[in-house]
Amino acid sequence: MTKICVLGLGYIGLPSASMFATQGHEVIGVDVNLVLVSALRRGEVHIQEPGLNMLLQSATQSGNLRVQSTPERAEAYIIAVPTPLERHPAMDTPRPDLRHVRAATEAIAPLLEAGNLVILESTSPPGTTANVVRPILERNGLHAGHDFWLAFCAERVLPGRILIELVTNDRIVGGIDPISAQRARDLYGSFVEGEIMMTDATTAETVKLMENIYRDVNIALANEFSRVAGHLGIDVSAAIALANHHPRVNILRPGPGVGGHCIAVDPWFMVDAAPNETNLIRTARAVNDAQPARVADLVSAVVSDVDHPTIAALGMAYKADVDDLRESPSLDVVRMLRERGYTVRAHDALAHRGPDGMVLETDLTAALSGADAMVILTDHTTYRELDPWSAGPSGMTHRRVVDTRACIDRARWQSGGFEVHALGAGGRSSVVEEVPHRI
Ligand code: SAJ
Repeated sequence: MTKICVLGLGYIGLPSASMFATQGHEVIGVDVNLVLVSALRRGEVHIQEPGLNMLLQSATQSGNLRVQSTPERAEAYIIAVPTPLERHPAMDTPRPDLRHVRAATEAIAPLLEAGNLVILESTSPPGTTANVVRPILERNGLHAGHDFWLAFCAERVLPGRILIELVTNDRIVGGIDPISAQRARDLYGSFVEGEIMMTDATTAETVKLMENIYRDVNIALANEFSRVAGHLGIDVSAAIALANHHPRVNILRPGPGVGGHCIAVDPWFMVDAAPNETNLIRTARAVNDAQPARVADLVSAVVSDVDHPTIAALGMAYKADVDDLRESPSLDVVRMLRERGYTVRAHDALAHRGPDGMVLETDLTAALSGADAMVILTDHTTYRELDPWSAGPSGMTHRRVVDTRACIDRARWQSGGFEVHALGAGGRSSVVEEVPHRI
């Protein structure tokens, strides 16, 4: 077994550290956030992820996981720190912010010894492992690919299924040299049941971005289809369901925009790496980032007959059944509606605190009481299963629902006396048998 130091105990680092510990490795989990370190030491998990509590408990109870704020000598180091975007009005596109990667690498460098393995897991611009991490580590005279081993291996787990996919997903490991890739593959092989494919570091970094950009572009296509459908007066969800019957077509779903710390972020890493070759990627980002304004316009049209309307905005998380609000388009919609002078009650079924002190409603019935419209922005199960005859909806002043996720049964809500409005729902398409949306 190996002594492993994991730097960064967030959505990826904490599950990875815990998984390695339960496999028998000696793991030092490191985070610069002292509040987080003490909470984890108390067994308190800051991330709502099925099974993570249990995994952390078993990891700490095994005695194989220690959580602290500074790294210590180990045989292997895993860097799993955030790689956010740096946005500035003077910049025409956001830039990658690698300060956390640099800081973690600087913390490892003085501890590095011959034979060690260093793995960058943070999603990073192509070339980061070779051109940012490697030079910092080589400052003390050791050479990557000769004295120590250096690789890149990003996660591909889906939030909400992290612990399952950590084990079952195929993985791509990219080494500074073939031996580095092999050493990284051997380490992950202790728990990964999926196939572990090897390549070079820059290719592996690029592959990670390609996966998420593929999704962002396809979501943008679905959003553009919803705009065309609205123009043509057809129901985009019905049309997509029909089109997806084609054996090689899988059109994704329109929505209020693209959130999360990955899909909305990663494309800009590739744009930054090749600004003159990425028009489609930029355009897809622009299409998705324009969705919140389109939702706000739809809401304004729905309540155009009401002075000073009150809106119940349901779902602040960036996607269904998670409590993560990072880059959530729901927050943009709420801001825009408030800028239009509306009273907006922001509710989320899972998250109870918004960013920058934003107050979230905790009682759904109260949030809906007296509202002139209800806007479903995140398709949490709680909203999917809401009964139009229940207290909340029944207490509304105007029975109007804007369903930006096409997640409620339109006919049922209409029978409950509601006007149902959706993105790209011209209403002309005949009812098709419900086909499961492949996401
Ligand atoms: N969305 C739509 N329409 C869709 C699908 C998603 O509007 O049809 C929206 C969601 O509501 C959300 C955003 O896009 O706001 C992103 O959701 P997501 O589930 O596509 O992405 P993440 O960020 O939760 O997870 C993705 C996954 N990558 C891919 O599916 C290619 C996951 O496997 C990655 O590990 C993760 O990014 C990551 O960490 O990179």
